[in-house]
Amino acid sequence: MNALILVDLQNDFVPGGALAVPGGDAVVAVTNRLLAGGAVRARGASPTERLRFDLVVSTQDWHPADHKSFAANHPGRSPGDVIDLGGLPQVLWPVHCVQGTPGADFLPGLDRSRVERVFQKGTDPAVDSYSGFFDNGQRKATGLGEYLKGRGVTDVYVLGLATDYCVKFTALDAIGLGFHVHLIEDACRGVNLRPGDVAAAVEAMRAAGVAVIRSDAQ
Ligand code: VGL
Ligand code: ZN
Repeated sequence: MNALILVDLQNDFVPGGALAVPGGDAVVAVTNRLLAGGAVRARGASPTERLRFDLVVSTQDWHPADHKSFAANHPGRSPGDVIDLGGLPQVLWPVHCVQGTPGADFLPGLDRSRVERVFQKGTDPAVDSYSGFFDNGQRKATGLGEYLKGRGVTDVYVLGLATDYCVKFTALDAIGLGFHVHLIEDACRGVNLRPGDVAAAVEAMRAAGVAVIRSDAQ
C-alpha cells in the first residue's frame, strides 16, 4: 500500500504569493499528471508497470496571524533572520498561509479530487512545523503518521513545496516512522535562501534513506 503526500501546494508558496518559491507553480502540472496515472514506477514493479497511488493526502501550512515564525511579529527583525524560538533555531518568514486567507488556499489548478485527508500544521503560534508529521520540536503529531499506518501504508511518495523545508522534514520524519520514502524530485521546488540549500536538502534526504526519483523515471 502506498500513499502520495502533497506538501503545501498553496498560493503563498508560488510566484505572486507571500513566500514565493521560484518555479513553485510548475509542480501543479507534474502533480496532476502523476495523479492521472503518471509515469513513476512503484518499488518492485516491473519496468512496464506504471505507479498508481493507493491513497493521496495533503498537508497545509495553516498559521494563526500571531505566529512566531513571522518576522512581522518580532519588532526590528526581517525575513531571513534566524532567532531562537523555544530553544530551536527559527528562520523568520514573511507573513504567509494565515488561516482562512487566500494565500493559504490550495493552488487553483491542482486536481484535489483524490485527496482523502488534509493535515494542517503550524497552528501553534509558539512553534513552527515544517514536517507534515510533527512540529519542529517533535512534540506534537498532526495525525498523519497514525493515519497512514492505520491505512496499511508502507511506501510514501513525497512532492511539493518547499524542497528545503517542508518537503525535506516530511520525508525525513517519514523515514523515522519506518516508511519506505520516495522523493519525486522534479515535482518539488525549493526556497534556496542560501544557494545550494535545495541540493543539500536532497542529499540529506538521500543520506537518510530516501529514494530520489523523477516523475518520468523509466
Ligand atoms: C514552508 C517555510 C515556512 C514550506 C512553510 O512549506 O516549506 N517553508 N513555512
Ligand atoms: Zn509556514
